[in-house]
Formats: sequence, C-alpha cells, structure tokens
Amino acid sequence: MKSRIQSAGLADIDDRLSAGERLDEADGLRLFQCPDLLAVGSLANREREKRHGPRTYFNYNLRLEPTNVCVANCLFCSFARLKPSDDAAYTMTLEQAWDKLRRRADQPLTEVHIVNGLNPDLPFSYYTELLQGFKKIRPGIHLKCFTAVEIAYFADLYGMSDAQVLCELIEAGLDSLPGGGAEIFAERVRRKICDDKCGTERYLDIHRTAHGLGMRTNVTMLYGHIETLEERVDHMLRARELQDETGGFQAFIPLAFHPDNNQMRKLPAPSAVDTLRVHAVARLMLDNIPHIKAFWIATGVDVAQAALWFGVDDLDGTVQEEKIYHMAGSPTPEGLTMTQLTDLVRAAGREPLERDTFYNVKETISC
Ligand code: V47
Repeated sequence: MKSRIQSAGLADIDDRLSAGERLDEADGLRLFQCPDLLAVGSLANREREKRHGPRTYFNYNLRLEPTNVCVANCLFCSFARLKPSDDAAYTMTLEQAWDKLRRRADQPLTEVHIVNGLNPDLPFSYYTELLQGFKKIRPGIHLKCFTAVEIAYFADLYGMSDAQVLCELIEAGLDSLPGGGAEIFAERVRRKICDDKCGTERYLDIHRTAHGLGMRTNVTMLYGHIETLEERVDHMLRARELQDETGGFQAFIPLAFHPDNNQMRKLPAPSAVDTLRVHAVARLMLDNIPHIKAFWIATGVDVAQAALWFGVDDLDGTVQEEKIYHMAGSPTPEGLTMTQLTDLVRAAGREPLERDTFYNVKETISC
C-alpha cells in the first residue's frame, strides 16, 4: 500500500498523518481530487483503525417525524409540505406520536430520534409535552430530537433565546441534538438551496450553546448537489473548528443527496465512489471528531458496508420508520433489525457492537 500511496502522490499526507499532524484545506482538496480512491481509502481506514480497530457501532433506535408541515422551502427537500391543507401534509397528535413508542414495548430501544418540519401552527407545549410523554412511557429512553434549525425556528416563533429553548427542552427530557440542518455551510450554497432557514453561524452557535449546556450533538453535511469540492472541505473545517472549541460533537455524518420528488430532481444522485470518498475524506480531515457515521438509509446498505473500510465506524441504527429519504427516493428498507445490522457488519469483515447514544457498548447485541 505504501507504494500505491506514493504513486497516488499522497506520500506527504501519509507522513503527516503518521506523525499525528493535522491536514489543511489544500490537503482536503487533494484528497477529493486524487484519482486513486483506494489510496485515499487506505489512509482513512488506517485512521479509523487507530481509533476503533475493527469495531463498528449501531444502536436500537426509532426515527420519528411527527410533522412535515414546514415554512421553509429547501430545494433538496421532498418531505416538507408548505400548507397544512396539502394532501400529504400531516401532524401527529401527541397520542399518535407516543403510541409509536408504546407499541414497541417489547423492543429494547435505547433512542428516539426526532426531526420535524418548521410548523408555524403548533404551540411550544406540543414539543415539551411530546418529550415529557416519551419519558413517562420509557424513563430510560434517550431523546435525540430537533435539529439546530428547528431550535432557531422555535426561538424566533415563540419569542425566546436559543439558550432558553434548549433549557426548556432539556427540562422536558431532551438529551441530545441530531446533526440535521447543516446542509453545506458555505453561504453561496445555503443562499441557493435553503435561503429561508437558519444560517451557518446560528447553526454552529446553537451547537456551541448545546455543548456549553453539557449536551452532545452530531453534525451532518448534505453532499452531491451543487456544492464544490472546496465547499465540502470548508464545511468539514468549520465543524472541526467548533469541535476544537467545545469537544461536543460525537459524530460527523455525510448525507448523500437524493433527487426524487424535489426541486433539484434534475441533478443525478452522488455515485457510490463519491460516497466512499466523502466518508474517507471526513475521517482524514476531522481528526477531533470521534465517529464517522454512514447513515445506511442515505448511502444504501451495500455502500455503507463498503464504507466500513473507508473511514466509517458507525452505521446509525435500526431506524424503523423513516420518511425524509424515502420520500426522496431511497430504495432501502425503512428499518433494519439488529440481526440484519449484525450480519451486514460481520459480512463486511468488521466487529458489530451495539452502543447507546453516547457510545457505551452493550455486552451482547439485543437481537
Ligand atoms: O437536515 C433532506 C437531509 C437531514 C434530503 O444526527 C436530505 O445522528 C438527502 O440529519 N436527500 C435530516 N438528504 C436527517 C439527519 C440525520 C440522519 C441520520 C442521523 C442523524 C444524526 C441525522 O436530511 C436534513 C437534510 O440535510 N435531507 N432531504 C434529500 N432529498
């Protein structure tokens, strides 16, 4: 592999990684431009194995999207419905949302992950009661809910500061924030694809505030649409910079753009090769973020398996109900069982481990 890395022109990057040195913007760009994907992948795999050996994490989780009514008009989104009168618009009652958890009393779930549209018609109490109700049904469940974009929207709609919103949600049972809403941090792209939702500085500042309040969060990157390679690297560096300051990010999650049923449907979906490379470059650039996650619903199951040799150590979890990607054309199942996750990790030659949201590992996998 040494000679392959040399032929690929990456010997200096290899040396710097071996010396524990940090890569810079120009290195990031070279990793994206290098024609030899396997050379890039082998460097990412080395960094992955340095941190995690063959270990591959996933959890027993449930994804819920209680409302898709949304005032934002993001060009990539196939899930949101701008008007509540639209046929496909929905808002679950609290009972309907709680029932999703009640009906799974037999499942050893450890996390509920909630993402919503920006719904102008709900009171703040909808969200606090939603969390309180989940904790009443399952006191031990981890609630990873609401993107920073939702937190910003709540603050503006209900006349609170971002910190106040976070504190009230924590009081109601919120445990951590998911990474959604990051899209691409570069203002040029944000202006074009999601102009009417919270900007980069506020997204990052909400994560900064959450970390300051003792919460752990994730950070995502939506790739494969109109962003340039430079903008991908810039995105990673902005996440890395905040992580230097707070240390609060647990995982970086590249999200492959799915083009069906949205305003960017003329664009092709990113290729498997691009997906493997994005995850690999993320592992190499983000030396301070512990986990690189392949969200298997976004990458596809087969590519997620291969990504376990391209820097990825985490596969999210069972998920079970997912709408955002399936409405945008994802052909994966809506959920996987723990047995399926375990089998696919083993088939890829890696070691499957069930984790909780904080990456504490369970002795045996709950199949
Ligand atoms: O913010 C929306 C993305 C995100 C499309 O934190 C799309 O553990 C591709 O953030 N094609 C929500 N992507 C999902 C998300 C997430 C997923 C898994 C784990 C975690 C975590 C977070 O989905 C949105 C947006 O970036 N998205 N539409 C689409 N057409």
